Amino acid sequence: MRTQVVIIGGGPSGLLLGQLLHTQGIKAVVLERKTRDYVLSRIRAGILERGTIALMHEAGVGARLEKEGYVHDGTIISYGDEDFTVNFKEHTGTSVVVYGQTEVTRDLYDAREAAGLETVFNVEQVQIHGADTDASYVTYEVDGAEQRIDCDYIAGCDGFHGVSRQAIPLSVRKEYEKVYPFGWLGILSETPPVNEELIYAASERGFALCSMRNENLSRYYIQCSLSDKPEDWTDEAFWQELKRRIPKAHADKLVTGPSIEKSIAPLRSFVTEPMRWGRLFLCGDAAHIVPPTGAKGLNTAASDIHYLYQGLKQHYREHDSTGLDAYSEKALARVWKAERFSWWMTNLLHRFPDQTAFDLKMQKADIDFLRSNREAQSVMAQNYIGLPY
Ligand code: FAS
Ligand code: PHB
Repeated sequence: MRTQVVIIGGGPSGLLLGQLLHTQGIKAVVLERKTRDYVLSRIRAGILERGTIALMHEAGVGARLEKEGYVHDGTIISYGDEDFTVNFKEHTGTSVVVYGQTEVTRDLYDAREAAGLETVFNVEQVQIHGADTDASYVTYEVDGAEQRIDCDYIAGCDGFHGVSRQAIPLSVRKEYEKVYPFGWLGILSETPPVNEELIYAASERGFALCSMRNENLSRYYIQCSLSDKPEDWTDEAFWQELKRRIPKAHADKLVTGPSIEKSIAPLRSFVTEPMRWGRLFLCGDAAHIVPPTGAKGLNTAASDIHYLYQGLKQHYREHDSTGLDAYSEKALARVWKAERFSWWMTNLLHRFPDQTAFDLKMQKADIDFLRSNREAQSVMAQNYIGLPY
C-alpha cells in the first residue's frame, strides 16, 4: 500500500492533521494503537485557544464547538480566601472556549468516518523505516499480520509514550525535562460548576483548579503527592480537601456528588529537539509535554499541526518545501514559550515540598503583583488565550 502521509496516532494531533490534509485532497492514513472508544474515554484538556478553534473550523469540524462550547472571558486566581479576576478579553480582546478534548476528538473521528478516510485501530509493533532516506515506509501488525505502507512523509502524533520520538537517533535528538514533585488528582462529577469561570487556587495546602465541561458536568483537580493513587481518595475526602483550598465564599457554594472519573496525572515539562528528522515530523505530545496548569498541552499540539499542515500543503500544491524545512524551528519557537508559561503558572500556584519561608514570601509577592498590576495581568492574558502562530 502507498499513501502520501502516514499519521501515527489517532489522538487530537493526528486526527486534526488528517482532517486538514483531507481538505486539500492530500491522502493520509491514521494508525491508532487503541480503539476509538478507548481514545474517547480519556478525560484530558478542557480549554481551547483561539488558534485551536480556528483550526477546527478550517478542518470543517467547528460547528458543535460553536454551539456547545462555553466562552470564557477570564479566570479567577485565588490565594487562600482572597481572589481576583484576570480578564483576558479586557486585556486582549479575545476569550477562550471551554470544550473538552474528548469532544474535539469525537468531532474529528465523526468527520473522518463521514469522509470515509482510513483509520487502522488496534495496531501493534509500529515501526518507522527509511525516514532519513527517499523511501520511507511504516510497518505495523494488526491481528498478528504484518502490513506495510510506503509514504512520502510520516507524522509522529503518537504522544509521549509513542514510538515516533524514539525513531530519531540519540545522536540527533536532544531532550529537555523537568519533573515536578507532585501530580494532579482530577475528578469529573455530574454537578453544576462552582463558578461560571475557572478558579485557579493557590493555598497553604496546595493547588486546586475548578473547571467544567458543561452546566452539569464539573472537572476539579487538587495537587497531590506522587505516591498517591486514585483509590487512596474517597470522593468525600476529595471534596473536603478541595473546599479547604478554595476561597470560603466559593467552597460554601460547591455542589458535591459522586465522581464518574477519577485519575492522577503526573506533571512534567519536556521538549525534544529537533521535531523533524528527514521525512518524520513529530507533533504534539510526541515532541513536548507541559504541566496542565496553563492549559497549553492540546493547544500547543494544535499549533504544531498548523505549521506541519501549511508545510505539506505548500509542498504538494506548489512543490515548495520551505515550509517543511522550517517546521521544527517554527514549532519549537512557540513550544518553548508555552513551556515557559506553563512552568511559570505551575511555580506560581503550587506548593513545592522544599519551599523555604522565603520562597513562600516570594510566591505570595508574585501573586500580589499579578493581582495589582495591569501589565502583569495583560502578559498572563496574552499567554493564556494563545500567542500568535
Ligand atoms: P495523545 O497522547 O492525546 O494521542 C496520541 C495517540 O497515539 C493516542 O491515541 C495513543 O493511543 C496513540 N499511540 C501511542 N503509541 C502509538 C503507537 N505506537 N502506534 C499507534 N498509535 C499510538 N492538556 C491540557 O491542555 N489540559 C489538561 O488538563 C490536560 N490534562 C492531561 C491529562 C493527562 C493524564 C495527560 C496524559 C495529558 C493531559 N493534557 C492536558 C495534555 C493532553 O491534552 C495532550 O496535550 C494531548 O492529548 C495531545 O494530543 P496528541 O499529541 O494527539 O497526543
Ligand atoms: C480542564 O478543564 O480539564 C482544565 C482547564 C484548565 C487547565 C487544565 C485543565 O489549566
